[in-house]
Amino acid sequence: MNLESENTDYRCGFVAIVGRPNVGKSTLMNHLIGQKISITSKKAQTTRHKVTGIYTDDTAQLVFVDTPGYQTYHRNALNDRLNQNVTEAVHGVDVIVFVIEALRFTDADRTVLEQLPKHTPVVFVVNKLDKAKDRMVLAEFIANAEKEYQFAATEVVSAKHGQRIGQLIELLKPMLPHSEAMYPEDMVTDKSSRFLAMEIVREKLFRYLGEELPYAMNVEVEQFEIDPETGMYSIYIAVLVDRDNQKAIVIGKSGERLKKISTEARVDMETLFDAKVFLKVWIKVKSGWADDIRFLNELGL
Ligand SMILES: Nc1nc2c(ncn2[C@@H]2O[C@H](COP(=O)(O)OP(=O)(O)OP(=O)(O)O)[C@@H](O)[C@H]2O)c(=O)[nH]1
Ligand SMILES: [Mg+2]
Repeated sequence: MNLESENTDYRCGFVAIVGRPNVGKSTLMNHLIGQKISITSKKAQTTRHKVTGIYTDDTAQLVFVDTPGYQTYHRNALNDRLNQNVTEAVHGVDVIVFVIEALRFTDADRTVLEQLPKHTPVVFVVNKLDKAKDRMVLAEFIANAEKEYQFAATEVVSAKHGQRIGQLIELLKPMLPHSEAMYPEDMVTDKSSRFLAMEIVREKLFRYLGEELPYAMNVEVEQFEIDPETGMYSIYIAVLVDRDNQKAIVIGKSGERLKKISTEARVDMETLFDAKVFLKVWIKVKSGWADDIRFLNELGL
């Protein structure tokens, strides 16, 4: 063994990112690892699966787990499953990052705190710093919030504008155990290209559809192949909707909307995979899927 290369000060561990829907958890994770692997949108309930993002430098490796926003309002089988994913994700991690929006500490945030295991350190991260112009008001808001829970530390960031992200990483490092890196240094996620392709389509659907539709929709990869000679990807993706009229909405007038969704998704995939992509997206109707437990299992949710 080469003793010189052995670094006993190195740290490595798991950090779960939790919070109510739409506080900016996925945006934060993408900035922490410097690559867009978790999809984001203005709408709540964008993230449905746990997504792992890996940050590595000379002193530490931080394995972040982005989780779905914890649901407190609408009860259905899908939301119960999402919440179950959150409570599972926080068990066994070394640190929990609890994200809220600056100047908004609501009962939905408190419900998330109640789900957290008692013996894991919780770092309080106040996001959307850009929305809190008055620093005195912000300081008072933070002081009040800190009275409600025994946080291990507090940090303010703006995930969207990449502010104070480095500070958050440095704050987290000493909270991780001494250990060698678990993943290769160039690995940024443990998710497959297949999963990332599906997520990219879901993000475009969120972006181009009205308020109601995305909640009754899911995306399935039907075929995913890479040509061994040319390196070109062929990806076939089905969008599941609840009703016939929703199918028409997704397709849009003379197919315009679906075309825009497919084109943007293909361009993003080409950037992420660094290859040419042939992408085919189509729509299938399957009513009541969000309440069908067996079907949720099939989808891996
Ligand atoms: N102004 C401002 N907006 C932000 C900031 N960070 C995130 N956002 C916006 O907040 C919205 C939600 O961001 P997401 O990252 O999708 O939030 P999330 O917590 O992962 O949401 P779910 O997965 O639905 O629980 C998006 O429109 C982001 O652009 C920030 O620092 N400032
Ligand atoms: Mg998210």
